[in-house]
Amino acid sequence: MNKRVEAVLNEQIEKEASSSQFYLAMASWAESNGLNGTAKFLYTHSDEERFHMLKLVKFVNERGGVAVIPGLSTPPKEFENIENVFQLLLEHELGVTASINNLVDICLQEKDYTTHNFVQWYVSEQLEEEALARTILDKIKLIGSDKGGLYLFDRDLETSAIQAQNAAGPQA
Ligand code: OFO
Repeated sequence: MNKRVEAVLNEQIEKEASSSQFYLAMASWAESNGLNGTAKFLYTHSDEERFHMLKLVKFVNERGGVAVIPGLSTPPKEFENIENVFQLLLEHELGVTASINNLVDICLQEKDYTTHNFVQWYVSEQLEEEALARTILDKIKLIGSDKGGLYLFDRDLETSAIQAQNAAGPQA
């Protein structure tokens, strides 16, 4: 496998693993603050990021490279409120999109069309994840300080987590 491509794929493995840990920390915070639907959504999202990481690990190894399993720094324990959680989530996803775009760019520079093809799955995934994070954030802003609205929002997130789980089926 092309060494430059292998290095950026390994950086991406670290980013997906960090995303999984970050969303796990958010899920745990939501659960301990009575936002059980939000927690379920974030636990599911954390699992999805782990799946993104595993998909990369397997791809690197199957193509003759060596996947590096990273050590991770401790994510935050506390968040200001639910808006802060989803604002951070959106910013994090924008950073991931930038690194996926960089990966695409390096594949083209190195003429590694197989990896370029593989990475297209992540390009589409990022589009969906960014759109979802923006929609959720817009809803939170609409709700403002309305407690009844927050209750319904939390319940809706639980439903959407269950739907996402069912649509994904058994992963990796
Ligand atoms: Fe949401 O980051 Fe993975 O790809």
